[in-house]
Order: sequence, then structure tokens, then C-alpha cells
Amino acid sequence: MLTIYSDDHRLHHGKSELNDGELKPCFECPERADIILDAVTESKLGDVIAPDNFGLDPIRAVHNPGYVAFLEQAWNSWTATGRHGDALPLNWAIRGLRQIEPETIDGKLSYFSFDASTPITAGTWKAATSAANVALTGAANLLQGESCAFSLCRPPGHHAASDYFGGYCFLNNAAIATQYLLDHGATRVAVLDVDYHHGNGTQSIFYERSDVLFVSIHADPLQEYPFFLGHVDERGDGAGEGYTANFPLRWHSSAPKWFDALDAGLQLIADYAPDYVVISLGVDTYIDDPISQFRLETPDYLEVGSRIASLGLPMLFVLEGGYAVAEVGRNVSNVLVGAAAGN
Ligand code: Q9C
Ligand code: ZN
Repeated sequence: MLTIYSDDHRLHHGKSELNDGELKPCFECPERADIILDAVTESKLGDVIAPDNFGLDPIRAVHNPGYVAFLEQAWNSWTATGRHGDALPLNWAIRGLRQIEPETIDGKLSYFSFDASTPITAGTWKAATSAANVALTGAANLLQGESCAFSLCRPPGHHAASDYFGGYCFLNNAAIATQYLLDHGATRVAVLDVDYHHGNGTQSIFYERSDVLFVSIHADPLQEYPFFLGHVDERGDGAGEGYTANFPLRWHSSAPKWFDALDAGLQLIADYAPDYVVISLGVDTYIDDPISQFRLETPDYLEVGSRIASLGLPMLFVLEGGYAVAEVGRNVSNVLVGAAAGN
């Protein structure tokens, strides 16, 4: 299995986020990617290669051009107002408030985001575009006949929608890779999102389309972030009706319950018969994850990989969450080892 990785991820390094009512060091930190790269290397999974640069067109194929321009400018606009720390929004246009893009950077941060856990730093744009290139390089290799690739993306992507950031995500790496596959010969692509959190960004990007089947297993939005998407009755709209499937599970759900949902999701994907499967791979389903409430254990991740591989389809794994830094490397590499063995 090919791994795609770039050191550029280090350029995104938020200082702190609010957790349990206190400012804490960001959970989504550069050490995550370093430790995952070490585990992938130790597991002898195969070559680790640098990404190619695909430019902004494949990013704009998924994201609103105004949003992309905002992200590119955000840090400069923020520092131009005399601030030095991370750029963060403070309020949002919820019920009864109007969606008019403000002129000032503080207003634009609010307009283009949905939470305050996602700081923009000096290197965020570079790191985010590099992560998109990491995903795109994985997709390009699948198009050339590679059966399995791992895009070690950081920052992650699945909470980012066409025109907003949040949940530690700026550009939706998995969605960008998916669209690229479709634009270069694929007819149907399935996205399987196994991150603990619902992939609200990916779901919303493909919600009205039948060329992408989106399947997500995640904590029940009645209990867990992102709270406002990921219910079982969200099944797609218009031409996309029936091409979104959500498997919300209650906090503290057991590993067998989680695997039952995985099997049901895999059956939907098998029936859809896609050309490729893109897996939004979060391992924040881990029992000791600091911000999550599922109960998968390290050996379970081998089984996650082998069950996905049993589809017998070309697979692109795209890294999302997973914050138990000490174990995140082994948990991710176990999924990949399980997939490579079953492939
Ligand atoms: N401060 C991903 O796993 N905040 N994003 C949770 C803890 C946001 C998770 C509350 C969690 C986002 C890619
Ligand atoms: Zn997550």
C-alpha cells in the first residue's frame, strides 16, 4: 500500500481550543501525523511518497470559490488588524439572523465557519492545500491502477463543507479526492466515513447527487458534535435521494454494535457497486480517545481494515480524526495492515 505524506502539515499548529469550559492545547496537533507516519513506516506497509501539486482547480470543484479566496487571505487579513494569535470566530448567523457576507475579517471568520474549535494560523492555508494534494495524489494513484492508498492528511477535512470550516477542518480532502476520481473516469464513488463524528461537510457536498454514495457511522448527533447533522432520516435529496446513509450510535456503544453498523454500511456499498471507495478514516472511535465516547480497541482496527477490504474494491484511506496521541499510530496502521492483508 502506498502512503502519501507531506511535512507541510506542521505549518498548521493551533495553540488552544475550548474544551470542558477551559482553554486547552489543540487536540488536533502535528504530533498526530508524526506518530502515524512512524507507525506506518514500522508496519512496512510500502512506499511513502510526497504529494504532487494539483493547483486550486480540484479544490474549487468542491468548495465555493469565495470561500477558497477567504481561506487564502484569512491570516493576512487577521494580522493586518494588529492581532498576532490564532484567528477565531466568535458568533454565527443562526435562526433569524441574515447570511450576508461581512466586509471585515472578524465578520468573515464568523460567516465562513460553524464552530470556534478551528483556529487559523500563519501556515494553515499552506497546510490545508498540501493536505488536499496528499488526498489528490492518492486518488491519482488509484486511477493509475493502485488498489489501495493511504493519504496521511492533516489538517483533516470531513467537517468542512462547500463554504464553511470547522471541526478542525478547512478543505474537505476526502470530497476533493472523490470529485477528482469522478472527473477522471469514475462513474460512481462510495465514501465510507468511520470517524467518530458525523461527516457533515462530506454529506452536504454530495447530498443531492447519485454519483456518490455517502455512508457514515458516528456518535448520535443528539449527544455529540457536530450536533446538527447525521440523523438516520437524512437520506439525500432530489437526485441524491437514497444515496446518503447514516448510522448514528449512542455514546458508549460496544464494539460489536459498531461492527454491526459497519457491516450494514458495507452491504449498501456492495449493492451500489462503485468504482472506488474513499474511506474517511478517523480512529477517534478508540476507547481512550480524549474527546469521544465509543469503545473500539487497538486490535479491533485490524478487523475494520479487513472488513473494508472484503469489498474487493480499490480503496483510498484519507486520515480524519483520532486524538489519543500515544495510540493513534498503531490504531491507524492496524486499519491499513488489516486492509492490505484482506486485499
Ligand atoms: N473541544 C474530527 O475528528 N470539538 N473533528 C469537540 C472538544 C470539535 C472533531 C469538542 C471536534 C471536531 C476531524
Ligand atoms: Zn472525529
